[in-house]
Amino acid sequence: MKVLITGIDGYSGWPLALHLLGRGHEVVGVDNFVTRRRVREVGSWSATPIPSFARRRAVVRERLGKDVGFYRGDMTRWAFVRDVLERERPEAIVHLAEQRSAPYSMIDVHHAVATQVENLTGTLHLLYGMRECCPDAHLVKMGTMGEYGTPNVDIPEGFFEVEFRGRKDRLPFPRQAGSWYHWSKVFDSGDVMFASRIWGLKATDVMQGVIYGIRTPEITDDRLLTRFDFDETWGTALNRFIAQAVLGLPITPYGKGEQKRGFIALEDSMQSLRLAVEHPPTGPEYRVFNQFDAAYSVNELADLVVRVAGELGLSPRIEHPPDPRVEAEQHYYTPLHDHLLGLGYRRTRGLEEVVREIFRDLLRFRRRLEARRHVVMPTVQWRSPDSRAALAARAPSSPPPPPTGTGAPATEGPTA
Ligand code: USQ
Repeated sequence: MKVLITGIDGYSGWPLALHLLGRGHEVVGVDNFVTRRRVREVGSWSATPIPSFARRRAVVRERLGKDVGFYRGDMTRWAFVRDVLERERPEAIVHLAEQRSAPYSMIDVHHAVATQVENLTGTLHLLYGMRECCPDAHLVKMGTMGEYGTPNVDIPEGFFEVEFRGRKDRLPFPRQAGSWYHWSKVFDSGDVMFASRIWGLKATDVMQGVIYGIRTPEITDDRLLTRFDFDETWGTALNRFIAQAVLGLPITPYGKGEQKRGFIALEDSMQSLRLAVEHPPTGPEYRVFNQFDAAYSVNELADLVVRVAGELGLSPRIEHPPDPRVEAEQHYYTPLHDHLLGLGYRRTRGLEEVVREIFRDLLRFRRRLEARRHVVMPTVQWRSPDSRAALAARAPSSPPPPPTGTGAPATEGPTA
């Protein structure tokens, strides 16, 4: 199958490309390298050294004997999106090219606006482009479990049966997102659902849990590694906790630490996306998959990291900084996730095994972590309308970060 991956240079996009190639699919990608620039904007870099995209493609050619098609460009430019779809006419599109960080979207008004404008514009361009150039293609759209928030009832997969004042209907489950970023995904979901209804498009909205991990079976060479972020803005909870342990910094479950989220290992997230691609809806349909493996509280993850670190001779401590976010720190959390199981999804490896693997890699890249240790602890505050000064104060040598727009020139480098 010919699959277009938007955001192919990212944390998920790159291993997905490798995974799909390994399964015999043809892969074409789009990226504007904005994540590389934005991670630099907040003074950080990937713990893993990431080659330029041109180099990545060359290594794929060398190792797999296959080519990855590539277009460098911006999803906020209609002419670009339309042109790619017209030339390629993919059978499936995995749309990952969005600003993916909740803290980044909360820095100030400019970062909030950039997040929502870019994310919604890119998705709308894709929907219009599909209608015009490839109406039979299947859109696999990266959403987030965070769209649902943390309601005090079970969370279905997208829709639920409801009875109100004697009448029944099947309705979208209420959304209660927790950041401007997460709200951008809610609005996207509405747009994808509507486009599917009016134009008969096939779409799978993937409510993705928090991803952790550094490797997939296809990453057989350091030159094929994906990026691994650990700073407060771009790193996700478990990845950050392991980086903190390696650095001898306190591990930081925010507030009470009883926030629960659905988590999934990188390689299983790739498995899930592939299953969605390989099993499209048979006709026009908007369907929703809750994509995570198991729910954990951040305290549970912190305890596991401390235990594994101890076996490696490290002795990190846990600290509970006041929660910089506005979120329930203790709550009910029972999302359902049956659709993927129905397609044959099976967890590949246990959480603890993956945690050990991340430790092994991060210990190798310890010097890269050390060089950016000042960007790990949280400064962006949900209650503050402007956290730029706090962010900038972490690294006195760097100027206050402006939002890095998608139109800025990209510099690819080995140290992104
Ligand atoms: N957290 C801590 N300590 C930390 C970092 C995070 O306690 O040092 C807590 C947060 O307060 C939150 C939970 O861990 O309660 C998850 O935070 P996160 O930073 O790991 O993930 P989040 O901001 O929710 O976003 C990430 C990805 C995003 C994806 C989302 C899935 O960046 O792209 O959509 O996970 S979900 O969380 O299910 O919405």
